[in-house]
Amino acid sequence: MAAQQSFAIASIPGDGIGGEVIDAGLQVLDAVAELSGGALEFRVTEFPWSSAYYREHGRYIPEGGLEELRRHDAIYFGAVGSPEVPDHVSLWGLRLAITQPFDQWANIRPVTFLPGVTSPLRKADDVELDWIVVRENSEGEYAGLGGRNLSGRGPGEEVAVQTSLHTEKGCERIIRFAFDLARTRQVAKVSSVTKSNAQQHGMVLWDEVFARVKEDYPDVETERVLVDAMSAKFVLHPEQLSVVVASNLHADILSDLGSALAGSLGIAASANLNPERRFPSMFEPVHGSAPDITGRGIANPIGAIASAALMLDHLGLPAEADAVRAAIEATTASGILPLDLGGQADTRQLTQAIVEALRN
Ligand code: GGG
Repeated sequence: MAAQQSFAIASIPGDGIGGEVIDAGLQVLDAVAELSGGALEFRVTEFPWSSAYYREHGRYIPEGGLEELRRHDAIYFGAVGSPEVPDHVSLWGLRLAITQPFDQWANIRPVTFLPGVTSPLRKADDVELDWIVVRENSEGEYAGLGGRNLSGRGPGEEVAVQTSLHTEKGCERIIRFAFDLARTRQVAKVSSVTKSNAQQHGMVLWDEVFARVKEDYPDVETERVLVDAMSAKFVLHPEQLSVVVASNLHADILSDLGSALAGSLGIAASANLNPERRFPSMFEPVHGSAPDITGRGIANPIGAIASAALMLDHLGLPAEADAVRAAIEATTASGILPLDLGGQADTRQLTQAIVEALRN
């Protein structure tokens, strides 16, 4: 019997533990397909683009690679970063070489507690945390503008410039995205983060766009917070937050802080969305390649599996996505935890437990 819905998934494990956690996520997708009784099919094509590939071929993505990716319904990405390649080369060579041409301008990063997990913020199971960090993912500090050796003088006197780019359209689309998202949530609130007291051009533009857009959403509570104050607020008043929207760099930093406060970077999921669906969107754990634990079989697969759940949402399968999230929660609630959350389970054991929970 042919599947009623068949999805083409491009998997890019990338570097380090990327392969281990993507393999875990694909096992969960296999279980989702199996449980559908043949109604769903995920046709996965793996692309071996990584720092090892770069060292062999001189590029991360081969000629025609993006066109090939474009034929897929979604991209499932592991991690990029290797001790053998400078980080700015690997980031621009692979992750940003996909997010930017595919205009994946909205990066959403949910931050929630998992049952059975304690953290610096959570000492007991009765405290809740439910945020979504919305990261502007196409411009800002990641516009790649600037240069080196601008002084024209010799060694010791070099000048480098790194320019942030904020366009009115870019600010408006991500801020509207945050408001639309807030309207779907229990607490309809948007916190806009900038550093507009110091960065008096682009971030003031962001503030002005925010002030204009919020007029269209009178039902949504709002606040403007400077990024330094927001870091403190994450720690001191987590209950006051729902949707947090910020520039590319600020949201990247804040979401790492958020996931650490929820327990570990290992549980953080993300979606790089092209909301117009002109290009495939990309789903990846927030964590990097973790070369220190690569190959030891102890990587936490929860961030990658939760990212697969975000991919299911995007593919129009919200019930399946919720089932995966419930399986993760049932597993952590039963005390099966990875090493970074103070448990004993290795990648294989934790993945098996999540698959079992999904089947029950
Ligand atoms: N899975 C995410 C990943 O590999 N990230 C690598 C990294 O260095 N990211 C930095 C960034 O995206 O700003």
